[in-house]
Amino acid sequence: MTNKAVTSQSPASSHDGTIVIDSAWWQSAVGYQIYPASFADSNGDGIGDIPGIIGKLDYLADLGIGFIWLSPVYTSPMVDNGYDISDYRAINPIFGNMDDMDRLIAEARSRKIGVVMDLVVNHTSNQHPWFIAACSDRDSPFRDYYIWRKDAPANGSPSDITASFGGSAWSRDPQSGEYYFHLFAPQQPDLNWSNSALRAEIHAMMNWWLDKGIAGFRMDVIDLIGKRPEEGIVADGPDLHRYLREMHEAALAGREVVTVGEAWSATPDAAALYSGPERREVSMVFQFSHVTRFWDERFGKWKPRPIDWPILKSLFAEWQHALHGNGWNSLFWGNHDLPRAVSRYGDEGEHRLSSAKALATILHLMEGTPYIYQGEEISMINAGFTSIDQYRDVETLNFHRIQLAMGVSEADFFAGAQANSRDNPRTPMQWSSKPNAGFTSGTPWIAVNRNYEWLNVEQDRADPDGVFQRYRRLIALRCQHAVIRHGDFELLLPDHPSLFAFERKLGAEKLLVIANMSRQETAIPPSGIPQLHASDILTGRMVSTEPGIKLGPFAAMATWL
Ligand code: TEU
Ligand code: CA
Repeated sequence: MTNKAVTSQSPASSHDGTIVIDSAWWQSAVGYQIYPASFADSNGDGIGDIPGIIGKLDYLADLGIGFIWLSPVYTSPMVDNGYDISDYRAINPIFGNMDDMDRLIAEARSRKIGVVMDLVVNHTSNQHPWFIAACSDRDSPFRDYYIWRKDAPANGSPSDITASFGGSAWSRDPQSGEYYFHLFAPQQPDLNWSNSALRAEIHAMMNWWLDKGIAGFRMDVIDLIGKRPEEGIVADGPDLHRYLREMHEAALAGREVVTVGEAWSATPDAAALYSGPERREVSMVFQFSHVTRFWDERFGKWKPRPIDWPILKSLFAEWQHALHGNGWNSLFWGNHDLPRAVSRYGDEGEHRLSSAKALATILHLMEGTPYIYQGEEISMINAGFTSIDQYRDVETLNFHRIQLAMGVSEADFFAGAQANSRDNPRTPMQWSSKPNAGFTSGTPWIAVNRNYEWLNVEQDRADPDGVFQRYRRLIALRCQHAVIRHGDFELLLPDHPSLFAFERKLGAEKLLVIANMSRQETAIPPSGIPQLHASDILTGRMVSTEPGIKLGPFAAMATWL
């Protein structure tokens, strides 16, 4: 089966007739990330599943998305909620079976929605047969699929590299007495990508899934596969791009698929190496400069700093310019690891709806492929947990133990978890005001946010001025206008503390976008913004950008110039 694009592919034209050819279907499509355990439960076991997703495809088709990024549903012990895979070619029974998966691919495709799978190949589960064989026999051919060191220096591990989930990145295997490398949990041993037989296994698995008709891959921490621990190199290793080009030739070339590499280490220059024309590596990367820039130097995500909009605007502008005509941007506020967009960048309180719409507007009118994280389209907010017992995430629970042992107070750690724990986006999707937000008829694996009675799909989708309808409008505009997909980006008012304003230009077509990213009424400044009275293309209402005109809290507008 080919991977023919699931959405129509046609030359785009703009207002003045400038013909711009979209070089790929995913340049006009919008992605939607589903965290399967928390999306929709069809069998009442409290865990979302694939049949539950199939039941919501009409909802996703109504939203207008072009593809789903499906977080892992493969067989897994679920130490890291599926990012610890023990069989790449089998479905975890808690999510369903391979018939369900094939049905999801077919049912989505019939709605012109692609299914992009999560490719987690920096590591496997320690329950993967490869690792079990590697541990049981030093001479096993699978031993070198992983990274081993014989002895630990004085401090008890072969080097001082630490794991993302806390502790050393080396754990001792009791069977062989040697140490193996793991950048995440000890149950997630890193794969040795310098082993060509391992790489061939991964390419074969990728082709197996692509031949089933999936629309591509999101590639988990792909910037780590070139690691050289003995040299202290973890991200962006010297062989990384060679491995990606080899992977492209072996599995992706000739297929109309989308690939997005998660690359926490990516810089604008490096991103052009991943997605630049003729690079034949990936379609785009997820970069995180707008996330990590506002983390604490010492405590990282556990002490997040307030958003500084001039800095955030400059980061987005840097990425827009770096990849314009020289690669491709992904655009996202959140995912299954990040706090809810409204909670982190907007307002959870009285301005929740307007801040959600403003965040959607500025993101979706930039150049790149936007990604919506499940629930973002109805302005779901952080979990609001009040006890550590409500958390499920291995990273959060590890750092709770580690930071308290370092002397951090429970209250301080808890404040960090409430702001930035990965469980914030993992609370169940809020479909209705029914018990458990209509997510499950059983007991949910993680608590539903208590606000579901008034914050849910049923309520918001019915609001013509709601968040869901704003996302629908933005997705449609992207499809209709080449200037949104391919226009130049010029940041306006770069130093303004709260107005995020920019112009998009393609040929004679010019779009002006302005958003007040603050809780205060903010006046249009005397200069720096074109003056106009025009119809807002988002609402059809007349708007003015005369100096002195006041924009309400989180007001956002877009007009043709
Ligand atoms: O995340 C990579 C990763 O580094 C993040 O977990 C990051 O460390 C964290 O969000 C910072 O708070 C990917 C997946 O998205 C994540 O869910 C997995 O846990 C991880 O890789 C291991 O597969
Ligand atoms: Ca279920």
